[in-house]
Amino acid sequence: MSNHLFDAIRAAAPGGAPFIRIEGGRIWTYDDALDLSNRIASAMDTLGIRPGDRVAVQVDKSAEALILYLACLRSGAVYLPLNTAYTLTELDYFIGDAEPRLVVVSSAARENVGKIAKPHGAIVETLDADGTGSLLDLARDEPADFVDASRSADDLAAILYTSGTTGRSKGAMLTHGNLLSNAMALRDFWHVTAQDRLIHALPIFHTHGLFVATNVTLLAGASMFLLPKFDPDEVISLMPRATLLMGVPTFYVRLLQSPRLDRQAVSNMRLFISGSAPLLAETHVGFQNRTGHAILERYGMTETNMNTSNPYDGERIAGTVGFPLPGVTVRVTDPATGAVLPAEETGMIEIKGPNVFKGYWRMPEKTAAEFTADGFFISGDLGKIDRRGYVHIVGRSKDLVISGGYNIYPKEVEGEIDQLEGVAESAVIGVPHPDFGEGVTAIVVRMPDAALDETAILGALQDRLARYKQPKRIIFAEDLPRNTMGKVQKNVLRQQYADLYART
Ligand code: MLC
Ligand code: AMP
Repeated sequence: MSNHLFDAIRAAAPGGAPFIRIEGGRIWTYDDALDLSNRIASAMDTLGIRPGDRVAVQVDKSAEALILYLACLRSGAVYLPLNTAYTLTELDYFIGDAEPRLVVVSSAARENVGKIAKPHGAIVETLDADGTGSLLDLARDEPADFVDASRSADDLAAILYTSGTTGRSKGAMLTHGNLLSNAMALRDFWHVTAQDRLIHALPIFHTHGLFVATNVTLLAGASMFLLPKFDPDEVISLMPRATLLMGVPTFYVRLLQSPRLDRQAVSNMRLFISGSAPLLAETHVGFQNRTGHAILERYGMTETNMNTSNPYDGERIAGTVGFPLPGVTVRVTDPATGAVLPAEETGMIEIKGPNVFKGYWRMPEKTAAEFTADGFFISGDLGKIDRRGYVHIVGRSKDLVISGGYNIYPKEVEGEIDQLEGVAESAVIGVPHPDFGEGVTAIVVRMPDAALDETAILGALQDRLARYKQPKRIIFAEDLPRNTMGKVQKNVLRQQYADLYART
């Protein structure tokens, strides 16, 4: 029996060497992680979790939370991580859609989540930030003799929800083969070895912190400093003992604001990687001037894992996302005709390779709509490939805002605002924001005589939308600009409010 992804993780695990370092706390060796993941897998088996069952996890970042992910791989369960910022309303949808057998949450959330999970027949167990909780209590009493479930490359390892441009969120189904092939490609492309020590300051419920950061570390037999969240001071303090940082552009913007960031501080660091959102050329250049390091920018998506990367040895060009990774094919097509475009011409970026997901959970039509007849995934990103082969992302055809590396679909926010009494209509856009890259902004048209103000709208959204999706500003307008077809011209609004968050 073989377990496609976990067998590779086990084969790379250097026994008693460190895997997770908690500052001022425990060092988890690879053996520790193998032992605890085995016991958790055994506990899940006792709870009745079988291969293919979904396990939804909304917990704070901890070593135990990462080990729970490993346990799911071993038990053959499908890991379904959820942003800790999601409200109960949002959670209700994910549980209803994915029908997990087990939901793991903090003990503080147990009662409320239990009410949502029960009608769907899910069991609720807990795991807290300090590594305690009912799931761990169960695991402690289990023998470490669980036999890993048999899983092939095509079996599901995880479902990650991405919001939909239309309708509700879609669950991207990622297979053992998707995750393993991508992690190995990245490990080799970025020269990650057992000597590396990663500063892990990303959340672990998204592709970046979970698959890119964690799977690459595991497959290299490297170690990571696991931080609960990003704190520039803490990251700079760790640099003399670390070699690698992976972050979203906001990390680098905030690091540059610290006078402590200089060549001395980074002298032990080997590589700085950025992704999930566009890294401004000014940040790239500023970082290089200050530290001597050219940040390596790469491009990925939940549905495809990582697609392209700037080179390790060659020139890392600001404003580009580099070359397709080995095994991945990237092409640019004419959005109107689907014809493949030559170098330097801008069109739709399409992707094919072992990294590309299996489809959206229980949405065969939506899946079919996002693939071309010859099997390329239509990314929704607009870009070009230059004569040297570097991929450039120049915009998005999908109506999406990326704030601090989190995706916000305007339609979802507009839907919540439009429901409020006194609102005639709204348009949600992203405009340049010095910290988050883009700031979520709502332009709202009130009904005649409505007394609604910014505070009232923001207050009404509190329990409906995760904090990062809530607009940073609400602007009231008499009407929304429309084209002759009656469609709201968001590009006009984006231009009009381009300086809203400009630095003072
Ligand atoms: C937090 N807030 C945000 C926000 N993060 N608002 C908008 N966008 C965000 N990204 C809210 C907080 O709730 C808070 O609200 C206020 O903004 C200020 O918070 P903060 O303390 O400054 O934020 P912080 O906790 O420091 O978080 C910022 C951050 C974090 C950038 C460190 O957002 C982060 O870790 N982002 C990484 C996201 C990520 O991993 N993306 C990868 C997706 S995978 P208030 O008002 O209550 O104070 C993917 C594929 C790929 O895209 O290619 O990788
Ligand atoms: P997600 O759905 O959260 O996985 O977000 C994927 C999207 O993030 C992509 O489709 C891109 O629009 C964007 N993205 C990821 N990496 C980069 C990058 N380096 N530069 C620009 N956009 C990026």
